[in-house]
Amino acid sequence: MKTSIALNQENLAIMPPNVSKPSYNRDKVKTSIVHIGVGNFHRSHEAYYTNELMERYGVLDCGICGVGLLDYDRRIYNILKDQDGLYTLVTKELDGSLSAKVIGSIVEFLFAPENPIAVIEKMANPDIKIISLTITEGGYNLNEATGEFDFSNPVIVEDMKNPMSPKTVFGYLAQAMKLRMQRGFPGCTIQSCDNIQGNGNVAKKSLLNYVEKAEPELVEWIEENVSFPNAMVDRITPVTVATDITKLQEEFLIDDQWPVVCEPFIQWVIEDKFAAGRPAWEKVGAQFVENVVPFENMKLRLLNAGHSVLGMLGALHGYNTIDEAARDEDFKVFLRAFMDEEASPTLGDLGGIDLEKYKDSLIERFQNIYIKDLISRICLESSAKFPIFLLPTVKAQLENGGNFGRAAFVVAAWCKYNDGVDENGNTYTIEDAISNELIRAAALSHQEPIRFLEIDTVFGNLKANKTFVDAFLKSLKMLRSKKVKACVQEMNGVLA
Ligand code: CS2
Repeated sequence: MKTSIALNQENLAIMPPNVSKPSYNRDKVKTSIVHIGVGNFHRSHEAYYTNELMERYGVLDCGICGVGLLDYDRRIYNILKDQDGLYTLVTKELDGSLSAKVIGSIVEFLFAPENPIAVIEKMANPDIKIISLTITEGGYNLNEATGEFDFSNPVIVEDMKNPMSPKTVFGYLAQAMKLRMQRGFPGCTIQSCDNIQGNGNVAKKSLLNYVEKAEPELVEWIEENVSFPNAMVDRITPVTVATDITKLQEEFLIDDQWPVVCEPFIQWVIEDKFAAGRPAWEKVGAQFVENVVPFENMKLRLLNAGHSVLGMLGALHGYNTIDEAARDEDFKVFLRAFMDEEASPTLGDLGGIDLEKYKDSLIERFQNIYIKDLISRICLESSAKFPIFLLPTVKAQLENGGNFGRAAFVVAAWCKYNDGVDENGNTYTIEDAISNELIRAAALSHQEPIRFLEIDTVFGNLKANKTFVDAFLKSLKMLRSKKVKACVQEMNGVLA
């Protein structure tokens, strides 16, 4: 067996011909984007689009400076430092073949816990035109019950006390924007790339809420100088597993400590609202539109909610990956009916998008056997996901008098999921910011099922809606008396 080659700038020249690699001069790349949260998704999406722009059009003024805010980010920081910012994006094509592309658009990286001032200064630098974020659905620190910024969060309390060594994205943004204002520098764009309805509006609301208390003199400046475009982002990007690393070594001779694998599909629909200009991402496939709401609704309520449907049902049944759940005939019928009868009627005018085709394509993507998207990835942080992906459908259907029985069933499945054991007796960990609360509520729900709906930060006031409560109670009772597949078969029959 040939020995594999460590991924770094110098070794790019000796990579085998089946690897696509940057041919542009990375020394000439000028950084104008700071990205917070360099996880797999950023690396398969924004960093990919930006690399394409560099590679295909020679646009070199849109380099990315990655920023890691959390201790957890130390690993990616060290790896990217070791690999000169390079990593491999491995696309799992529909026929099962792999293609490997080394991405070169991340040209700097700062690890905030090591040097917070450097991060603040970088974000304040007028060369930086865009600060983009993938900080997860829960990262915006809004309380679902009140819709307001959560000032009781201990890290936010800390940031208010120690503004020059912040821990949260809001602490950093506030200080960076303050420096820009004080120094007479121009504003910039803060661009959310998270799966949230109106992600730009939410980013704006959270930052302004924080700043109103922390740095009130900044509010007006931000309103006038900073833009927050909404966007829909899409590319299924599973967790990287050990075999992805060994396959890359075997097939492409690349020794990459943390490659990213993804599906071939990619989409980015963005409102064209960039305070300090932007890269011409449309040249490489991004869509700039006036109104992104229909795209967001469609993606969040069909793809992301569809994932939660398959994730919760699949987890209880004991499946490991999304494709297994998506290929299960009973779950497949259930999912399509959820999409057709519950989510689709809430989507409103989609301005000419072919919804049937979109749903067909989602089912195909979910069934892709090569992606191996772990159900555990889908189920983690569900307390932040349900209020965005699934509950808006419930609320809209309640208002319209439409069906929401399957959505209520998935909420009940989530309640049962928090018992931490599947139907084969295998245990798993609940990975969630509020895991203790979820586990406790699920335990209490064995005696008093309503207790699960009393998690106000997730459900708001849904517990007061008798129609929803009844549907949830019925589903939970059914789930606690027979297996999830039997329940689904029954629902497929009754509700067909
Ligand atoms: C998933 C998303 O986290 C989830 O539950 O639904 O990560 C999904 O894979 C992406 O949004 C696809 O674009």
